[in-house]
Amino acid sequence: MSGERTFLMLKPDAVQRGLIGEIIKRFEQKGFKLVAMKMTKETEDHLKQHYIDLAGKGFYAGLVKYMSSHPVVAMVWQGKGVVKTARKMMGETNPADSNPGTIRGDFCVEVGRNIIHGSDSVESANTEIKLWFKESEICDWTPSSEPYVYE
Ligand code: DAT
Ligand code: MG
Repeated sequence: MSGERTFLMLKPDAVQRGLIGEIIKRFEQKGFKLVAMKMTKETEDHLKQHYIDLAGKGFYAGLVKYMSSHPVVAMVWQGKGVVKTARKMMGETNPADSNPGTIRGDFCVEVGRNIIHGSDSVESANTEIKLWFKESEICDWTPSSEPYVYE
């Protein structure tokens, strides 16, 4: 069992469109372990920090405003290779480039409404998990299915 963790967030568009369960289902079915989850509406400052690497982009202000104006579902998922695999399951940043079968490929059309965020490296995952969750909000548990997912 791997201790690798990633930060996934269901964006306002996923929440408003009633896709929370559909998206979470995919990560559960894959065999990854949910270790933290909350619905939350964060401040502009919090979202500015979350997207700090994009601060020079023209869409930054609009992105921060949009993401801080509605509730999102923030989660931490754990498992072997979860950072890279979750990105594959999400598809490309632009849904138009995302293959069918991926979350963005199946459920969205435009880059500004691509319904899910996922950390792009183990390093950024650790930074993002710290930004969104207190240590006490993360639940260390062992699913009874673990020996049937990992040999
Ligand atoms: P990703 O979410 O795939 O990691 P990113 O980190 O480059 O992509 O960008 C973060 C979010 O910013 C992305 O999910 C949607 C928005 N975004 C990215 N490029 C954009 C663009 N050209 N126009 C509008 N929004 C964009
Ligand atoms: Mg990114």
